[in-house]
Amino acid sequence: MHPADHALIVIDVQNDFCPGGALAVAGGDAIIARINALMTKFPVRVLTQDWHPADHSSFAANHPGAAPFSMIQMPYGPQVLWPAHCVQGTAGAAFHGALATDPADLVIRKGFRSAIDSYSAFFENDHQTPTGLEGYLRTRGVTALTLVGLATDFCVAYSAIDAARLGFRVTVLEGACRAIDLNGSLAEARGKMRAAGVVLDA
Ligand code: VGL
Ligand code: ZN
Repeated sequence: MHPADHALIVIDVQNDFCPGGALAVAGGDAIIARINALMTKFPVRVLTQDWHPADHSSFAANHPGAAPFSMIQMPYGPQVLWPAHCVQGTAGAAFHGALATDPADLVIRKGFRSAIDSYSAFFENDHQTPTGLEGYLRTRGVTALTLVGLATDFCVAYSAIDAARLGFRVTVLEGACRAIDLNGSLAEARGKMRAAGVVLDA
């Protein structure tokens, strides 16, 4: 068991990010058995859930003429336009059936505001609007985080970098993550995580 100040943060292990889902990440379901085993070893366990309204501005379908995986400029910066995914209340937004959700202390949802995406578990994509997770972890005395889940180069990386900036000690277990890897996004995300002081482990 890890010490009491160490939390496992499981990012977005949802049907839409697994094979057969709307924004499937290759091998997304292959990490679940390891994540379930990890959950028994951490005293604090948090699951995040990408949770979008159907009119979410990150969906290509909500921008007439725009192709999925193209980029647009939003008031808060550049934004990838995704296939519609993790729509609130749909099967795609549910956790993968093999994920052990009962051990979770907290499930935190993000991306529920139409006008702004939220990759990170800590801040929306304006890098300012908090999700509340920082307060939860601090009030539970957490100082160190291990991150796993989907996708390495988007929600895991954004969460890890924000956490490091907030002063948490952060490790990403890359073997318990899978990436989208859009136009070199995985290499870029790994570089940014390392630069932020995130430890990349197997
Ligand atoms: C994610 C793209 C859009 C993720 C969420 O979980 O990495 N990626 N929404
Ligand atoms: Zn999303």
